[in-house]
Amino acid sequence: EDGYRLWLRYDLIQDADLRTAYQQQLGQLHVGTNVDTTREMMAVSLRELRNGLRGLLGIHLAPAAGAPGKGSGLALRRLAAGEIGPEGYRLRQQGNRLELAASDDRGFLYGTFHLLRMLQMGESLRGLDVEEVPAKDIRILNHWDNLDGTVERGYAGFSIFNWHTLPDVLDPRYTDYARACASVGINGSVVTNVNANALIFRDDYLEKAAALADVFRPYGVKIYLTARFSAPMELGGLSTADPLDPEVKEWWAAKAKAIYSRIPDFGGFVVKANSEGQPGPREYGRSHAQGANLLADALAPYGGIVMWRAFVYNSDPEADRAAQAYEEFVPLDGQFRDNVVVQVKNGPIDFQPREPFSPLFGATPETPLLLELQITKEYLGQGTHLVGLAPLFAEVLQADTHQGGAGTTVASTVTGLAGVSNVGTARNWTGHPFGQADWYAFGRLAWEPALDPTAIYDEWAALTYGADEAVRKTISRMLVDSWEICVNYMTPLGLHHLMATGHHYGPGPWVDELSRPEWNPAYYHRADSAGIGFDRTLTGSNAVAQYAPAVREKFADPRTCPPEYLLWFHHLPWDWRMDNGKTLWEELCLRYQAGVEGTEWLAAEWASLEGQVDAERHREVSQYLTIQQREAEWWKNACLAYFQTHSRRPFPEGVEAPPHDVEHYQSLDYPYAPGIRPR
Ligand code: BDP
Repeated sequence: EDGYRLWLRYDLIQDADLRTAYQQQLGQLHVGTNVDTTREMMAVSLRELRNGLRGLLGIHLAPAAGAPGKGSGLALRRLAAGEIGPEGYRLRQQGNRLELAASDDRGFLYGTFHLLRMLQMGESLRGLDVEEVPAKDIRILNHWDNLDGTVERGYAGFSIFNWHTLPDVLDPRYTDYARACASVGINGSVVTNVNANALIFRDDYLEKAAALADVFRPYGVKIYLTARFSAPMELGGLSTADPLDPEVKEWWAAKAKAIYSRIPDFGGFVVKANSEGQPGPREYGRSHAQGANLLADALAPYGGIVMWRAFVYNSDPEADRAAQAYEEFVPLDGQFRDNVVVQVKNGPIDFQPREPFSPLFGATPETPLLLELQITKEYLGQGTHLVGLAPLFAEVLQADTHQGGAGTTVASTVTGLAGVSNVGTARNWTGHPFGQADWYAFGRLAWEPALDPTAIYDEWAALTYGADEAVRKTISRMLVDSWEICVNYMTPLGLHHLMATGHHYGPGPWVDELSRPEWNPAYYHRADSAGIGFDRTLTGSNAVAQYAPAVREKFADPRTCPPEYLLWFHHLPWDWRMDNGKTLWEELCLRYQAGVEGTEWLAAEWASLEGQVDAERHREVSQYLTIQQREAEWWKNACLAYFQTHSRRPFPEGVEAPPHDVEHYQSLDYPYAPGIRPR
């Protein structure tokens, strides 16, 4: 039980009655005359079915014998385009048959995984009638993987893509990766880091990328690459990368041609430009739209797209970082080519434990947006803390932007979801065994953003740890509650960016000497003797004005602002009265304490599963929970010891005072802290 099989375990179903029922319902395969099983992706679906049924039911799925149209079993039928949306499928009981119908190969593939999932969960197929069509077209992973094998903000070993041995060595992991993606509906993969390396466009590297694309293709996963804006200079020897320069345009056009000659279904580029030192159009006095359009024009003849990132904060150092992406991109609405989508992080700053949604969502009616989520937990305990992110993802997706009226959720404003991957060479893919749950959850939510996190984790727990109801419920509750627990011990009440410099792992609320103001935790919490929080209302940066009026009004008034975003938008006195009657200082302390107690609860819940979960994985998760408990205390103690130097107030009842003074926490040093950006 080393976790390698992820949620695709297909172990024999123990309940003999259930197994027999499934065997009767699925024992024979009827392939409709209009279904061509020789196609690559169809062959994959059939292989998956056979493999799954062999494991789960112990049967060999046989082609139906006798006259066509007779007998029970599983029937495949191709629908006409228009009968069901692209990539969609229907699973229906029709007489004594279960019919899987779709209008394209991806539909059959996704329907196959749906069916197998139901079996793994022990669900009844009787009277089954489901129709599924993905809510979003773009459901893509972003790997921040470097060509040298390191992974930026990766906590699960090295990159699974070995650029050294590609294209000759095709690690079976590439197939297993694509299969896992397909099983949750992920249909694209950006295999290189947003901090891009132009080398990927050299012919030999394109051959390597093409080899990966060939492995992914039968699983419906399109390959994409990150484009370094200065590639025409670095690789092409040009003297400029100016998007309006004819030679630059030609270079990109030729490059696109070279890519498509090797990868006919290449998806397109992701671009991080003029952000954190990356080159971009601004160097030539051109806008982000002009930069994006240059690449879009090169890809357009082949149907490729450009995902241009809105993660920029490089203007005035005095400006509020939270306001900059909106300031930069809203004025460009309408200037992008049709094959450009702007990729926006969920919150206005940077994957903090909790952020309000970015005001860009819904604010660019003419520019399609992609929601970028971080599955890797850069700011949420990285590879060691058990933190389920589905509730965070769902909070953002369900948030009402009110752009274009009430009910305009973030989910409804985007054309797709991009998730920064958390996989690496760790045997179990994600390092922390529960990290897999968020790869799973991301895919499920990209397919259907309205899904409930509890339902998603119920599935994952059943598939990963077995369908026993009590085990499944305990695990899914741990995952669902763990996010709020982490927010509490790290950054409660809307605090953000309190992490120590560089590695973003432990607490560093005192840090205030970094060269750029917005890299300092003290810039974000602004604690002083009067109070704490970042004033983003009229009396402060007024970033709140970027939201639609209904949202703005709610956030701008500390009385109506949800407590989880309170100090994101407001600088309030320590004695400010919360709705529950506590002062702000008391509430802050109590939240940190609740976070610590939450980790104790997590450990107790997991301990209660001993003997019900295999020993190997049980021990592993327990060990991680020990780290998390210790570090939740570290976070709480360091932050409270520090904030008390400003508040000068006693700790309220129920809160254990930090055992050391703030100097102690400041003196802790992490020479080998994880995840430092490889450069
Ligand atoms: C930040 C990471 C940094 C990434 C950057 C990005 O710290 O490593 O390069 O985001 O998204 O969260 O480009």
